[in-house]
Amino acid sequence: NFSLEGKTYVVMGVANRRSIAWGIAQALHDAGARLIFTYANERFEKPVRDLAKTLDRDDSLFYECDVTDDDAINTTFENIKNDVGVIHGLAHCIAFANRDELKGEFIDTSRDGFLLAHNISAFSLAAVSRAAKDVMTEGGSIVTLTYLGGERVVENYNVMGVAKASLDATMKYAANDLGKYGIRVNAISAGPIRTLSAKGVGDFNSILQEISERAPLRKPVTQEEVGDVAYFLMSNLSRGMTGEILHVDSGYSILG
Ligand code: 0WD
Repeated sequence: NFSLEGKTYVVMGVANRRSIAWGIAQALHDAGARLIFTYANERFEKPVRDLAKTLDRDDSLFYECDVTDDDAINTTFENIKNDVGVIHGLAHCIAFANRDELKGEFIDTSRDGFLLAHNISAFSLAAVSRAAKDVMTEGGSIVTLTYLGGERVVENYNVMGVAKASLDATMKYAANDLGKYGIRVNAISAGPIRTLSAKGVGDFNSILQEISERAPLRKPVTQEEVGDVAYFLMSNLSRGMTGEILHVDSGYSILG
């Protein structure tokens, strides 16, 4: 039930050691899993390979996959199928919005900025789930990362909040489609964590401060804490769950 030995998981969205995706990769690795990493462009290849070298196994695989490109997605999962045959899960840890639209008022979002945020942060889950399905021939688990800003208004989160609402719905529709193949799809709604992407969100420090002062557990969550819940979602222990959003946020979302 607990071990992921003999299982292979795709982790998308490791940018550096602070990435939530890296916390997930470490948790899956510690449970015995083999890992496949995808990165957006060649700029991230070396950082991802260097991080993977710190793991105590050397059978990880690496593929470039810009999720705005359908051909890249299809080619990546065809290559994965040829190289490993079967995968048991996928962690989708990808989002993007223009920095200048993560402050001020949502209503000022441009059409291009709106479409870009939804393309990379929400549609990509549908696209990669469809491609991954063909390699998940033994069933499996897909996990995406969302944020409270998709459920309610969070200052400055703006278009990314609207994209997260779309991601949450995308996750549920995908769960409904893929359940018949034994594939589960769930989301982790992580509390704020200081990462490269978080730097783009206006006044991120005061969001973190608020967690330390008001969240039931009185501290921000860590990449490791999110990683452990991703491990649970990838494991057999969560086999009865799909289409669900789990809040890993020190309890903050229960506050009014
Ligand atoms: O507080 C936080 N950090 C939270 C993050 C709270 C709740 C949720 N999340 C979500 C994010 O919205 C995202 O969906 O977690 C996910 C992972 O984000 P992260 O770990 O905070 O951020 P980061 O380490 O920057 O990784 C995001 C990565 C990108 O990094 P860059 O620096 O390139 O933006 O998403 C990937 C990329 O590696 N990414 C892409 N991957 C493939 N194709 C693309 C793309 N077109 N664009 C971005």
